[in-house]
Amino acid sequence: MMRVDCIWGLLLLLSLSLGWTKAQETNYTRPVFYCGGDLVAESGFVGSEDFPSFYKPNSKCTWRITVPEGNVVTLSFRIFDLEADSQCRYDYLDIYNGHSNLVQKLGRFCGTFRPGTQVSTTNTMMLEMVTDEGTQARGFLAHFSGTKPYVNGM
Ligand SMILES: [Ca+2]
Repeated sequence: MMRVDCIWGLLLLLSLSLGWTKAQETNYTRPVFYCGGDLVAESGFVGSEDFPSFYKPNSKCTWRITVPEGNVVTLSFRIFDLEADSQCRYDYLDIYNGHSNLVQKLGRFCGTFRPGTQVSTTNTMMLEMVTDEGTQARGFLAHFSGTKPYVNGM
């Protein structure tokens, strides 16, 4: 009898936890990531198109981030997974210090090595992701936020 009680208790516990997990999934609205866009916010997430699904081939996506005036954009990568190449010739993510590719490029990234935190000098930053025909991967997920600029000597 004890043994049966124990099993029922276990089953009850199991079904409760499963039910809870399911409810959590239903309530949680997963953000949808598009190919580029204007992101105007104090903070938020930016991700490659369809993340966490694989990104599309032959694409070029441009995201323009704007945080409140007087702040700088701090971008930190959570996940990074682009086709690897020693010179990033196939798929790559370019990060610019501003809203134009004529301004300073902070870096070009590819492969699976997660880039370090990127910081702009003004309240805007631009991300441009280019992919070629072959080999796709999961892409990237990064968090951006407006932060107070670091002023030398203060
Ligand atoms: Ca590729």
